[in-house]
Amino acid sequence: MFHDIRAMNEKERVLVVVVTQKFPNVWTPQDIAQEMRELVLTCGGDVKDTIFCSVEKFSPSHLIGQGKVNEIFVRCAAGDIDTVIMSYDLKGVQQRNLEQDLKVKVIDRTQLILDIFARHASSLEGKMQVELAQLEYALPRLTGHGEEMSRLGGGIGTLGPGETQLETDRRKIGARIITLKEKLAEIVSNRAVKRKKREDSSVPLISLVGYTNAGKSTLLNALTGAHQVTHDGLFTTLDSLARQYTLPNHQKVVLSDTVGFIHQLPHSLIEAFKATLEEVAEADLLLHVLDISNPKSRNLYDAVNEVLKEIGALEKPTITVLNKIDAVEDRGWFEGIYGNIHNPIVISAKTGENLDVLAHKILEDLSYMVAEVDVVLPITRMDLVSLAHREGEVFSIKYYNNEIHLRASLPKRREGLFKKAACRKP
Ligand SMILES: Nc1nc2c(ncn2[C@@H]2O[C@H](COP(=O)(O)OP(=O)(O)OP(=O)(O)O)[C@@H](O)[C@H]2O)c(=O)[nH]1
Ligand SMILES: [Mg+2]
Repeated sequence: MFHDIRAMNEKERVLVVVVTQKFPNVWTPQDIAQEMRELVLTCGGDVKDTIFCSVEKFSPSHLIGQGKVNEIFVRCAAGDIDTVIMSYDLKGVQQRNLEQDLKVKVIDRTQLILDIFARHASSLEGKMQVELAQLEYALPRLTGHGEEMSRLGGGIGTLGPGETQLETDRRKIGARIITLKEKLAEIVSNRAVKRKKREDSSVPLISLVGYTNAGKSTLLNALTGAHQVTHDGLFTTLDSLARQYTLPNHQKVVLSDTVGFIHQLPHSLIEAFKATLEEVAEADLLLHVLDISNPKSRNLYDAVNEVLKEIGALEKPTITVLNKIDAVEDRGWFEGIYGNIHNPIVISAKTGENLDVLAHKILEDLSYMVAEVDVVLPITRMDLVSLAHREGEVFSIKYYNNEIHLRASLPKRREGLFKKAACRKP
C-alpha cells in the first residue's frame, strides 16, 4: 500500500516556514516555530533555518506570495536543505507548485505529525488508525505529478503517477479506506463488549488526557507501577494502556493513558483515532495533565480543552493536574495565571510530590460514585461479602447465627444489590 506521506529521513536538513495570518493570536510566530522545531526533532530531522511569513490572503497556487517563494528558493539553493516544511496545511496543488519551484521536497505540519504517528504506532490498531489518517489526508490531495516530480521525491513517497494511474490510485486508496474503517469498527465493537463488562463490575474509569509531553505516561507509571514508555519528545504514546489503581480507601479504579493532544490536532487524526478518543469521552473522571514548567502552559491548557470539546468530553468531571512542579523555580508565578483553571492540583510525577494529595482528590471527586452500606445479610450471601472485598472497602463484618452484619463502602451501582439482599434492618 502506498502513502502520500513523504516521510522524513533521519537527519534530513529542514527549512521551516512559519506561515501566519495577519491578526493577533495567542500562538505567536515564535511559539509556532518552537513547536515546529520540536516536531522536526521528534522525527529525527535537523532544522537548519526558519523563515517567517505573514500572509494577508493565501495564494491558491502557492499558499504564500511569490516574493517569499523566491526568498525560500534562494535559501534552498545554498544547497544544505533537503526539505521545506510549512507550518500551515497545503492543498495538493500548492504542494506540487512549491516543489516544482523550490526544487526540494515540501511537506506541511499535518504530514509531519502523521509521520511521527507512523513512526510511533506499534499496535495493529494504532497502525491501522495512522494509515487511515494518512490516506484520508492524501485522498483529496492526489494530483498527477507527471515526469518532473519523480526526481524531487527523493525515493520517499510513491505519488508521482500520471493521470490514468491517478484514477487507479484513487480507487485503491478509497477501497483501502473502506477496509480500514471496517476493521477498526470491529475493534470498536469488541471494545464495547469489554466496556460493558467494566460497567457491570462498576469499576470507575479515569482517563489521563493532556498535551503531548505533559507527563501522562510518567504519572500512570508513578501511580500504578506500569512500565509505559516515557520520553522527552512529542507523541510518544499512541496506544491506550489501562492499569488498575487502588485508591487510599482500597477502592479499585482503572486508570488509562492515551494519545496526547497538540494545538490544531489534524482533523484526519481525530477522525482516525475516534475509537481511542471515545474512551476519554466515556471516562468517569478526567485527569488533565499540564506541564506547568512550560511557559506557554496556559495555551497548552486551552488547546487541550479545544480537543476535549471536539470529542464531547469538555464537561466531564475533571481534575487539572499541574505537573512538573519540580522543574519550576519560582513556584509563586503561576498562581495568578491559574486562578481560573478548573479544580487544580500541583504535583510532580517524577519526584512523587503530592501524589498522595492527588489520590485523595481523586477519591473525593469519585465520591459521587461511592455508597456506604450498613446491612444485615443472610449467611447464604457470602458472594456479596466477596464482592464488597473485591470492589470496595469493608469497614466491619460480624457473623451471627444465620446472619452477616456488613458495613462497607461500595461502588454506587452495587448499593441496590446489597439493599435488596438484606434480611432485616441492622
Ligand atoms: N521534571 C519533570 N519532568 C517530567 C515530569 N513528568 C514527566 N516528565 C518528563 O517529561 C517528558 C514527557 O513525559 P511523558 O510521560 O512521556 O509524557 P506524555 O504526556 O505521556 O507524552 P506523550 O505520550 O508524548 O503524549 C519525559 O522526559 C518525562 O521524564 C515531572 O514531574 N517533572
Ligand atoms: Mg505518553
